[in-house]
Amino acid sequence: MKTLQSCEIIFIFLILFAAKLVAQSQGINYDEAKVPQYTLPDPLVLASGKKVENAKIWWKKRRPEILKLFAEQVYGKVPGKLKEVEFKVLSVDEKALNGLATRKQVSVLFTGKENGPKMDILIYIPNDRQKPVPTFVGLNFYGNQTIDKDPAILITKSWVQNNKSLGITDHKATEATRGVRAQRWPVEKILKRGYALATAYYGDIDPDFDDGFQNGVHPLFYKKGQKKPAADEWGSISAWAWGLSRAMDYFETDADIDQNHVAVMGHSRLGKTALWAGARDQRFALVISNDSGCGGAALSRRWYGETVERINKRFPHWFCTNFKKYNNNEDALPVDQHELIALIAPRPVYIATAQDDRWADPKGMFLAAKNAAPVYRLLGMPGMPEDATMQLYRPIMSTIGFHLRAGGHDVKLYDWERFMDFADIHWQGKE
Ligand code: GTR
Repeated sequence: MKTLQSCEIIFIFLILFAAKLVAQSQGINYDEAKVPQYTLPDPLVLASGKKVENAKIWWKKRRPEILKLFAEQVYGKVPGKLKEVEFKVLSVDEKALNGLATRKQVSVLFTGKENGPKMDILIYIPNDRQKPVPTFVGLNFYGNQTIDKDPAILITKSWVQNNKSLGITDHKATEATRGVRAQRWPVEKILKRGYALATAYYGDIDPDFDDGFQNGVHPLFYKKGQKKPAADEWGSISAWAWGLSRAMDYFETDADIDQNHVAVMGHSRLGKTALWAGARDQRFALVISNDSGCGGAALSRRWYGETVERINKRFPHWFCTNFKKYNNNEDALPVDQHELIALIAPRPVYIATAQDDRWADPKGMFLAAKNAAPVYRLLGMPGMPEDATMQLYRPIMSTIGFHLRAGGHDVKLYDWERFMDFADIHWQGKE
């Protein structure tokens, strides 16, 4: 009798669980046969309908047109400049990581004041160097101290997302978070391949929750009486991208960093951010998006996995208010994400995807990369071979790079190794 009862309980539990799964998956398309018919906007046709026939027209007319559309309809434009930004070098240690690197920690003081809003950049520069070094820069999710166990890394004092498995319960990062994300940041391997690595915590720029834009850098730009960004002004992704450009401003002042070879890299929401940063700021010589998905490298019109409506509802602060007009209305978008990649042309761009990360639509990212290629070709770069296909563990290393690895939504050593191969090829002429 007793056994029967527990069986019944298990059975009811299973039914409820299955019902929940069905409910959750409603409206989420994972079926290639159900991807709607769509026509992508042509990056090489002007709003006037005229064809973009040469590089000059691309630079003078079409690129500014596309950039403006992404700024005003998708991510939101940055409302101005801060005059007071200053850098403060907090520490330099030439014997970091057992002598492998020089560690610098630098504060970007957004209002020039030490007790005001600021972003801390952590930089490791390989000691085995003869000249300024090419550098990877990327934002991190839980503070600089998470990327390596190095006890000298300053622990962020900014608001952080609670995460029980990382021991963060009151939005404060603790000692226990040192190195918890080291797997995603193979610091020593990067240094040994001759690259510097710089990172900053994205929450230093804007904490990742919807507070109506009262914290973070947005209020620093408000006009008198303004309480939130206008419909075409920046959301959080645009603010994070702006922060990356402030890191670039610092690199231009640091003689150890080769400012002409800075690659901006990001994962997931920070992959969306890396692409937008690279599109806006041409000082980033190479751009890497890892599993960036919807609003990143994935085509919005494919309606596969995460959609514009879902992302806007779950993260209302990521994009600008105007982007919400396209909820369930992707065909009305004047751009699609292949054009975000095209804005990076002719600079090398790498799109990394993972097979089980269906939410981010690996095929949608591949197709976006491929549909950006005509702009690269117009600018005299190969872009991506026209017959390229998406194949597991067959990276494409043209001016547009791409890979699909096995596994899920994460940054793996495999990903970093390909990013470094890609930089080697484009920056050092390696085969
Ligand atoms: C998910 C979101 C994705 C991706 C991811 C992340 O919840 O739906 O677009 O950005 O978060 O950033 O980890």
